[in-house]
Amino acid sequence: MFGKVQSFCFCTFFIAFLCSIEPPQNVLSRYCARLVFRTSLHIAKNTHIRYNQSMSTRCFTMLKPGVLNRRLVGEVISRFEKKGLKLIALKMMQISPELASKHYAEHNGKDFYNALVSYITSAPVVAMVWQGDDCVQIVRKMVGATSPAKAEPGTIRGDYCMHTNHNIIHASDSDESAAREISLFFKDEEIFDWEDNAENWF
Ligand code: FUP
Repeated sequence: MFGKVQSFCFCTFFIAFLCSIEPPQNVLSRYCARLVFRTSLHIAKNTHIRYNQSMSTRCFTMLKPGVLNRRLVGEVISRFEKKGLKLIALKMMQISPELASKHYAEHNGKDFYNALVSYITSAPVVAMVWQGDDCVQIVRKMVGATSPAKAEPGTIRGDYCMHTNHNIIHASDSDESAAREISLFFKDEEIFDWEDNAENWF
C-alpha cells in the first residue's frame, strides 16, 4: 500500500494534473500550482523507495593468475555484477615482487609466504574495485572461505578451486584493508565513481 510520502506525491500530482486541465486564472494561483508540481516531482524523485539503509563502501578484489588461464574472468565479474555491486575500477597488471610483498606484508615469515608471492607474480592478474552497501561483507561471502575445501558450494572459491595456495581470488577482509589495498593498486584517477541510475534497485 501507499505510504505517507507516496500518498502526498500522488495528491500533489493529481492537483497539478487538474491545474493543467483547467489552468488557474490569476498569476498567484498559477505560480502556486507550478510550485506544488515542482515540489512533488522533486519529492517523488528523491523519496523513490530505497531498500537499503547501509553505507556504500568499497572492496578491492584481485583475480589471481589461474583465473586468466582458465578463462574465468568474465564468470567472476558477472557474479559480482549480478549481485548488484558497482565496478568502479578494473585493470590487468603484472604484480612486481615489491608490490606483492607490500600487499601480503602481514603474511611475511609464514611458511606459505614465498610460494604465495611467487604465484601472484607468475602471470598477470586482474585487479578491481567494487562499490556498494556492505561491499566487503558481501564480496567476502561470495568469495568464500580461504581454503577451497571449506568454501561452500556456490561461492567462488567453493566452485572454482581446489587448493588454498591457488584459491583464484583475493578480496579485502575489512574496510581498512580495502582502503590500503585500493591505494596500493590504483591511482585516484583510475577509479570511476560513475553515476548509477539503477542503485535504488539493488
Ligand atoms: P584470504 O583473506 O581469504 O585471502 O586469506 P589470507 O589473507 O589468510 O591468505 C592470503 C593468501 O595466502 C590466500 F589467498 C592463500 C594463501 N594461503 C596459503 O597459501 N596457505 C595458507 O595456509 C593460508 C593462506
